[in-house]
Amino acid sequence: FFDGVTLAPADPILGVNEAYLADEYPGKISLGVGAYRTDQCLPYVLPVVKRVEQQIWDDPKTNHEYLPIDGLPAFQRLASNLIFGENSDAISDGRVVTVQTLSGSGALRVGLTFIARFYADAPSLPLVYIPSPTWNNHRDIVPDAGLGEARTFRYLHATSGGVDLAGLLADLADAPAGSIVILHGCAHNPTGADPTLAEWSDILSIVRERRLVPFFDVAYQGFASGDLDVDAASVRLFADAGIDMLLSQSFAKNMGLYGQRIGSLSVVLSKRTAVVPVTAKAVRSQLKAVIRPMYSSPPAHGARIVAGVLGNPVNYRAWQQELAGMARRIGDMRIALKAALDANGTPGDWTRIIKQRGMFSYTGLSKAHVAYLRTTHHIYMTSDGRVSMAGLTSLTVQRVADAIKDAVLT
Ligand code: PLP
Ligand code: TYF
Repeated sequence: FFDGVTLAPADPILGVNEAYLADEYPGKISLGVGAYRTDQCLPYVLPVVKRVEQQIWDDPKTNHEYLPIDGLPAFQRLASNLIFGENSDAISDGRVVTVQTLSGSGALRVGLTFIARFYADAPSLPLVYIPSPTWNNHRDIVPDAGLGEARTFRYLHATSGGVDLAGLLADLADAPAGSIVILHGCAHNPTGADPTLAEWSDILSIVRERRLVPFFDVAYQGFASGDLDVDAASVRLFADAGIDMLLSQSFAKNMGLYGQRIGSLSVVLSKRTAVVPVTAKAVRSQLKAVIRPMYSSPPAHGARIVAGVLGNPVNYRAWQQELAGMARRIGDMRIALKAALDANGTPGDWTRIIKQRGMFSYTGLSKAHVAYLRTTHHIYMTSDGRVSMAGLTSLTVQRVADAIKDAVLT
């Protein structure tokens, strides 16, 4: 029956990790998957997360019952306050509908499936625009949600390594009204290049003028600047404009809950919505109708952790500091790698490494350089030259810089 099944291509990011794990060389270095590592190159369980987990199990009422289809209510409320802000008009107007999802990926999938269903009776489905380049999974989630192949808009400026604002605005100006535009709220993956707040205003103007629907993907709140509110500025600018939008949120990176699969999807209704409570209720019911046949309900444990961190001022402050600590270590690695490349005389301008933000550096290394680093030096990164800066440590940064020099000169 299954004789006709052919091999699917390996995932461009997780495939790198599989190759790394299969390498038996003891000094191998993983700069592939975007997962935080300590300066000892170990996975990091945040101390505040450990404390909250302990409290969860100290509570005799804790059990393993199912959560509702749309998740833990306290989690929904606290997660949306975190990204939209305590003083958000959209929240106080009741215009934000938030459901718990299987992390950020699940939020994107549920949100796009909701869009596809909602438009099922329209003459045509909306186009979905994703940045070029973007997180590989965006390109794959869009058709799987039933929305056809994603279109791209220009994002990276090839020579400067920053945002190609003119290209981006021109491409969005050409998008048909009602198109969905996926935007990275901060710490763009893979480029590490974010628009400034003034540039976000320009993007908002085009979005309003062209009547586009932004879908913010926020997987790194706190990782770009080290400050949760600063990193939410783009999202809040758009939410305050009172337009329809969607948002996916992940606690994989900023709370280190990767495998717990904890995130949320929010649908924000525009200020022009006729009867907000009626529409909000209908939207929630439709999101639940998408989720129920897909996976029934989301995980409870991680949602309790997030609610325990966000809902308690002492825990919240501890988290802020631990998160800022992760962002700081990545910043230190940026400075150290650039300094080592300058000091060992690697040809090229490596300023972009310290200008980029978040988990990654988009080095500009070619496919051939990446292949050479892997085969000759056992250093693993994605073929587009993206380096997960969190994979570097004070002990390995010199070796990586020397290997990059060797690759560039070979
Ligand atoms: N969106 C972007 C841009 C990401 O980089 C990631 C994770 O790497 C995600 C979404 C979602 O990841 P998760 O499903 O683990 O929350
Ligand atoms: O490194 C990245 O860009 C991500 C990481 O279930 C990732 O793709 C890995 C596994 C997963 C979600 C995201």
